[in-house]
This record gives sequence, structure tokens and C-alpha cells, in this order.
Amino acid sequence: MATTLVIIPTYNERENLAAVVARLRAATPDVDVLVVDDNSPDGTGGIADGLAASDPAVFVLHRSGKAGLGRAYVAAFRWGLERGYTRLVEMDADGSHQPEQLSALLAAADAGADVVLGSRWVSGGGVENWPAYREVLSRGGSAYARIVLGLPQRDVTGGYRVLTADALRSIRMEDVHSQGYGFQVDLLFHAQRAGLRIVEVPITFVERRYGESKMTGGIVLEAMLRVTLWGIGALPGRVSRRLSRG
Ligand SMILES: Nc1nc2c(ncn2[C@@H]2O[C@H](COP(=O)(O)OP(=O)(O)OP(=O)(O)O)[C@@H](O)[C@H]2O)c(=O)[nH]1
Ligand SMILES: [Mg+2]
Repeated sequence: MATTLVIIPTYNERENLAAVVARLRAATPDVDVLVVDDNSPDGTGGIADGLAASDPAVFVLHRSGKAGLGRAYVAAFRWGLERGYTRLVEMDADGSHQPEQLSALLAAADAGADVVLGSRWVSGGGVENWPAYREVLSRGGSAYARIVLGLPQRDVTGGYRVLTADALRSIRMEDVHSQGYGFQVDLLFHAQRAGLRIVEVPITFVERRYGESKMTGGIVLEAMLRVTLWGIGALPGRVSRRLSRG
């Protein structure tokens, strides 16, 4: 039997956290939940403690300050692996990743995928209430990373994912350095190079209704620069593989 831990990173998600956890517990009662809070100034950590106190399936990992999404996930993956969970899930706190769609992602893992990507850019997927510029940025970012890194997946920046514990163990976490959204691309790039079975499942991403986005120009720039550098770093390997295939 698979044991599943859904990781929800939070930074100032006071208006969103309780609702998303309630929806998740209703939609998939068998999964556990770990909130990873970076000492949110708005008191999200205290809300998470309240949820954990009233539900034995909810846990909280408090971190000392805002260190970025990537660091929060690496700490949470370690927490989950140490406790023996066989599947770990990434999910945003702001309602953009609908808990009601998790069972479709888990079904793909049941069918043998090592990594399941909730995907906006495959048939059946999409976005709701997104301003045009966000869609352009996201599609453009995905296209750029796909080309530069040679990734075959359509949605490489999304953050609604299932990873098996074995898949995570086969990726050297300490090599996944990116802090912001580049983290998702970085993790996928490592998974692809580790030869893991990666499957995309369509999702409808719903723009947050409450609270503020943490996405900044700096985070986008970090992601683009890193993708470019990894692409250059991976080039010799890609060329020699192509040559050896003739
Ligand atoms: N623990 C932790 N969580 C973070 C950090 N930065 C963002 N998050 C959380 O990561 C998730 C995604 O961040 P968002 O700000 O929603 O980013 P986004 O979904 O790309 O942007 P929007 O579509 O505008 O909401 C949310 O649950 C955030 O609260 C961080 O530094 N630490
Ligand atoms: Mg969001």
C-alpha cells in the first residue's frame, strides 16, 4: 500500500491554508499533509499548528525564515522520506492546485509513473482567471526550458506533482540548488537525467483569489539564467549521445 504525504509550502497564506487543507482532506482522506512554513509574518504557521492539533493526519514543519520554495521542498522531502512515506506530493497553498484533481495524479503513479506532472499545457489541461501576460510568461518559460534542456514534457515549471520516494532518492537532492521557481525545472531536469518514468496529467490551474503572489522578476530571472547555464553544461553530453547514435 502506498502511503502519501502532500507537502504544502506556505509564506503568508493566512486566507488560503485552512480551506485548501479542508478540501484536500475531503477529496483524499487517506493522504497525510505536511505544511512547510517559513515563519510567515501573517501568522500562517500558527494556523497550521491549529490544523495539526485538530487532525492527526496534518503535520507542520516550521522553518526560521523565508528561504525560498526550493529549500522548503528539500527539507520537506527529507522529512517525508525519514518517516517512510512512499509517495510525496507538491501542492501550492493558494488553491491554484485543486485538491479534487489529486486522485488523477495519484492514479498515474499507481499505474507506474515515477514522477507525475500536473500539466496545464497538455490536452485537457488549462488555466482559469490568469491574466494573458502570466500565460505568455509561463508558456514561454516552459518552451525555453524545454528547448535549452532538451526536455520532452509540455509543462516543466508547474508545481503540482507526485514523486515516488524511490524517485526522490535517486535524485541527488543536494544538487538541486535553485531557490525559486527554477526549482521545479531543476528537479524535473534531474529526474529526466536519472531516467525516471515521467508522466503528464492534465490539470486546471486556478489563479489565486486571496493573498499575494511571491513571484518576482528576480525569481524569473534566476530561473532563466540557471536554465541557460544548465543547458550549456549539458550540451557536451547531448552532442556525444547524438553522435554515438549516428
Ligand atoms: N515555505 C515557503 N513557501 C513559499 C515560499 N515562496 C512561495 N511559497 C509558497 O509556494 C506556493 C507557490 O507560491 P505562489 O506565490 O502562489 O506562486 P505562484 O503560484 O507561481 O504565483 P501566483 O500564481 O501569482 O500565485 C504558495 O503556497 C506559497 O505560499 C518560500 O520562500 N517558502
Ligand atoms: Mg500561486
